Amino acid sequence: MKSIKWPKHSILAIAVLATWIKTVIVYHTSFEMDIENLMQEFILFINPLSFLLFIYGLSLFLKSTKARNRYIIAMSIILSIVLYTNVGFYRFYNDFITLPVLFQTSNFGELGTSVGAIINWLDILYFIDVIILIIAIKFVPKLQGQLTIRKEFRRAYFVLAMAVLFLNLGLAETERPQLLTRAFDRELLVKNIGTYNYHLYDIYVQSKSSAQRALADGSELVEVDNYVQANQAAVNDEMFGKYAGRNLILVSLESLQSFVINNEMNGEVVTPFLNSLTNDKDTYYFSDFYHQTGLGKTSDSEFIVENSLFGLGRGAVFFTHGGNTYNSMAEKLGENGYFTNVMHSNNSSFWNRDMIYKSLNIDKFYDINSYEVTDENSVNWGLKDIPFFEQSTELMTQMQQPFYSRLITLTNHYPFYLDPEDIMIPEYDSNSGTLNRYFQTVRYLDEAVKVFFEELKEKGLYENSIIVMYGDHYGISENHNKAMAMYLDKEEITAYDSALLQSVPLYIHIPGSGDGGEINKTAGQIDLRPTILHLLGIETSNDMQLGADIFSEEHEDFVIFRDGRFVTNELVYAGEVCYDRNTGTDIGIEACQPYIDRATTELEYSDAIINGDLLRFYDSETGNLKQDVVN
Ligand code: GP9
Ligand code: MN
Repeated sequence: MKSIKWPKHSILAIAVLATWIKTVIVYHTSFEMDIENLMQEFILFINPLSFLLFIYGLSLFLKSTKARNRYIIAMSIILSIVLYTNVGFYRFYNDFITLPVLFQTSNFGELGTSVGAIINWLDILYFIDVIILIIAIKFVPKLQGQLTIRKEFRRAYFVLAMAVLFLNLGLAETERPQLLTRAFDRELLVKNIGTYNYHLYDIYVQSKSSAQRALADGSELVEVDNYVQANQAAVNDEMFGKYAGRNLILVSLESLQSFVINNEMNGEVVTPFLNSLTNDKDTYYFSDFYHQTGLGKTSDSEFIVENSLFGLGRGAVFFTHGGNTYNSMAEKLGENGYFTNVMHSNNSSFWNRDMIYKSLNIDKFYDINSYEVTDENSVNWGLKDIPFFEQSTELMTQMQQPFYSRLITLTNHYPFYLDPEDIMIPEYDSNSGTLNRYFQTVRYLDEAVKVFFEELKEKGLYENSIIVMYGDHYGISENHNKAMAMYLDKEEITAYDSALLQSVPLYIHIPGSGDGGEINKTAGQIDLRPTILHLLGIETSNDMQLGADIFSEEHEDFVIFRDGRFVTNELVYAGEVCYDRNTGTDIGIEACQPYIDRATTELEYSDAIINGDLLRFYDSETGNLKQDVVN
């Protein structure tokens, strides 16, 4: 034994290697992570390394071998517990742990009773690195002169750790642009930055928001409340409650922008069914309606529609403030006897939906597990929209009525791929493959909506429902301006054009209503909550909402984008330029200034409500601040 000369930092090296390899094995055996290509596999392989180098490397600052070994063992035990807890949580919830769930003990109610079923004796293998380390420390002979660790060595070691971290982040950024700023999915985060870094990131995001929350008291609400009350639009008496008691079906039309509606691409009609609805007697078609989302994309649109508040300027509010108190449209409908649900065939953890839907008081989330998804019926991001609508309507037949179902489509999602059998029109011929394919997937989405209407009729769900459909956010980003300019027959796409291109279609289809038609009021997603609730006869006058009923005579033609741009019936403010909407010319900032101020105020109020979790201080039944808070 004595004759083997072990290198000086054997224990450190063994610790890093053992935990690294164990973690990678756990990734593959205990979590279901879809790996699509070699690069993703490589990122998954290296992503635990930087953190392990750092955390075990801290032992290099300890003076004695004994202290170093103790620290390394302690760390390996802690990391194993973290990983193993995630494995247990994943077995039950199919999700990674995020800090708030550790404090929401109600989440563990179900878990507690099934711990026995979750754990088995082979799980000892999750601690294999600890065992290896204990054995190694016992058998690797103590080395002389190990007490001093050269500064240069330490420096080189941490430079290496940093290099690994940057390599990892760089590769992750190319695989998943804006991963950290958008933070869309825990699985993607773990896949790209590793389980340990993910926890650090999660701790950072969550503690930032809980600090802001802790500093807030209800007093900020008084000002917001005054503003909201002063800007209320009176209900339209003719429309209020006209369709009370009907089922409410909302359809989020993935990435659908208005520019394809009633338009052609190389002589092909792109949205024949949606075009027919624009002059249908039972449909109100809103042709000057806009999305107001930010980085949270679909999740932002959900947030805006449910709460009539804006998302956040940074990150996705679904992630950062999933545990707040809200007064969602679903909650209001629930209080009025509705069974409320969301239907979307994706993992429930995507966009943190599994968590925030509880805060939004949504009774049930029909996620991927509620659908039959096969290789044949899926493409791109998952289940194709046609089978999605077929299966969703089937599920609806089982629901208690009245119900509120919000359906989220998926096929018309970047990068807009279709199976050959679903292609109905040829590609466009610009320099952008994205825009070229977009028309085809939009055409497919249109077909899917048509099938949806047929299915609703066939299953007896049509007559007694209101169907509201809207584009969730843009599909074609400014990266494709050149191709867009070609399609729209313009020289270039200016800031003015880009703002107007954020228009998404809105349809409120009410079977039997008879007085539909095109409405060109300028409005946005934030207006949906009051508009819809009023149609169903549900008051919102005490609600802390920033939108207004579009059917109201007092509704103002003014829509604010998350980044401060805005559109009215006369003005467009974009790129810090104030444009005359009709001519597209710069008319000087003065004309826009009052609106700029109001846009800033509204965005700030919305942020204050979210960051301070202020609705916990608000009693929406009475419209008063909760007494104990005011004093
Ligand atoms: C994911 C789907 C798409 O579940 O809603 O999200 P997006 O990328 O459009 O925000
Ligand atoms: Mn989307």
